[in-house]
Amino acid sequence: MKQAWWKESVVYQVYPRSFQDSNGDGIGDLAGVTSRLDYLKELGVDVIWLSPFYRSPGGDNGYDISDYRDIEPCFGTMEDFDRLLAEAHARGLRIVIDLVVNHSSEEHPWFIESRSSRDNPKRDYYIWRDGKAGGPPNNWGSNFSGSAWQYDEATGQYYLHTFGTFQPDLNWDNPVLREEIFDMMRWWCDKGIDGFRMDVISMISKAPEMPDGELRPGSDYGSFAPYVVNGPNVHRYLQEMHEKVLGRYDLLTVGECSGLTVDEACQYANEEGTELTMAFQFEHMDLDGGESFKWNTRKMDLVEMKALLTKWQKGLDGRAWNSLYWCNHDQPRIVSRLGDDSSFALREKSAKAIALTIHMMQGTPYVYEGEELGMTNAPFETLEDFRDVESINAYRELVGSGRFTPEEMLGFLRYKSRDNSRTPMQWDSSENAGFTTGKPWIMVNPNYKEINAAEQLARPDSVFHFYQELIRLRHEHKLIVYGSYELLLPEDRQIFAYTRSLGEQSLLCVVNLSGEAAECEIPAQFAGAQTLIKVGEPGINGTAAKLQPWDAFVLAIL
Ligand code: TEU
Ligand code: CA
Repeated sequence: MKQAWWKESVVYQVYPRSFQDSNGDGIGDLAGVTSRLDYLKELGVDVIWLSPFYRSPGGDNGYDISDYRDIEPCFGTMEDFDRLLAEAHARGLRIVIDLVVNHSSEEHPWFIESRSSRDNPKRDYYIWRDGKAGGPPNNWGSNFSGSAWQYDEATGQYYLHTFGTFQPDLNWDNPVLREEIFDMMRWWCDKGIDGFRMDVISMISKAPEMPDGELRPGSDYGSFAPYVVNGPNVHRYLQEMHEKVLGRYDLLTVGECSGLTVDEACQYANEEGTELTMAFQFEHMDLDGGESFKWNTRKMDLVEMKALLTKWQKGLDGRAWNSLYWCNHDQPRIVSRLGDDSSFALREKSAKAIALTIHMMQGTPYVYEGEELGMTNAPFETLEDFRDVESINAYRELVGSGRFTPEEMLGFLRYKSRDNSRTPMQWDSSENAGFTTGKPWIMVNPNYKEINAAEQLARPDSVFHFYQELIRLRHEHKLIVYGSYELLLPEDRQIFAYTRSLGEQSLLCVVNLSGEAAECEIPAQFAGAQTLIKVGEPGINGTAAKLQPWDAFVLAIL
């Protein structure tokens, strides 16, 4: 397998709005990120992925961009960005920026022109269709509830929006539009950025016919997935992007690819490097989904999860490159979802066990702000506590239609809403967790007095120091980066165990991902091997291991 810096890196995701406010307006900003670079250096990560900070009306917290080459004033100025980039580089930290080009904001000048008349030169920058039988062109539902089509009075046609009505989809079949985007990407690359995280990049190519989709379970709308996700020309467009932009620089490029399969991943992130360097798959995040999309309080099944992550570990080995993650700005907090946040000790222990589970795998790990502290879901009470457009629209649609009662839906939102990951970073025990001196744009989780960075930096056995150690170990051992993976105990309902091997070296990772004690046998070759890292005090005696709840260990032959 080819070696590369982006395979050997650990990425830290910053959601600027929620990371650090520098001017007391209650919104995190770029100067705030700069002021915390030493913290990230201390953690040991190599790359920072910044969620959007571009000009944006903010309907989806910046994933609705109205100027790709400017900074939204609440995040600062272009000088603030340049300073952040320079200060990061001075510390040996790379900066990856978010590329949101499946759609723009409805306030982007392209769309303002496009909607102004049917023969405007920019009409075909977006996807316009005539209605059918007095309604939209087809039955597709948007990812943010309602129809995926919005009627526009001015020209009497509908435009496609796979997300919010304010996020019209760009028409990638238009070569002029593609050139505009490639030009904008080169502009950022020439500034010195180190890569792109590409928002829903698997959706940029739409099948031209656009027939009705199969009805989504429990919904009046049809699914666009078969005609939009991994659409007919997506690989051609990414190869063109590679030829005209990506291949001219030394970049980490990660595609956010909902609907990704192993075979598709081996194309998007192929080892020959003709498209992207890696992709995010979503299958493990969807394990606790179901008939009502993600709105439920179900738990993930460990046996299924092991089979699934193993499929990805083995399927990509030598063919493409995995991204390893539990958290991002769209997911609830993993310790509340998979672990146990009911007490300080259990929260810390389960957060470590969950982290270890993926940090010993093949791929590039991503850490989302606050994950390294074991931050939890937030105790949102009423709908007014939520800010996320997906959550608010889903509440209106599903409660409005009578599918769920308000209390049911609020319960689902408390468990799964994206806002759980968007509460401010908990820096210390001062007011508002040290995030802002003003009024935060979303509630601060009241548990900040006991869960915060200052406390954990000062305590050697904290979750923070555990992540620091995981990152250090990855930097020290190519085995952890490149080694091949084998699952053990596939049917065990408590233990996630696997081996990695590279040449003469190997390791065994055993994690009790449950709240009950567990036992297992250790393969003979690891009897007496050195312990690389552990959680709790697992009892290891020759080939027998006894694990308390959330205990874990890694044995290595180096
Ligand atoms: O997310 C795409 C995406 O698939 C999610 O919005 C998904 O539908 C949702 O999280 C499932 O609950 C990207 C961004 O990461 C997200 O923040 C944006 O809202 C979205 O695209 C639109 O740009
Ligand atoms: Ca601010």
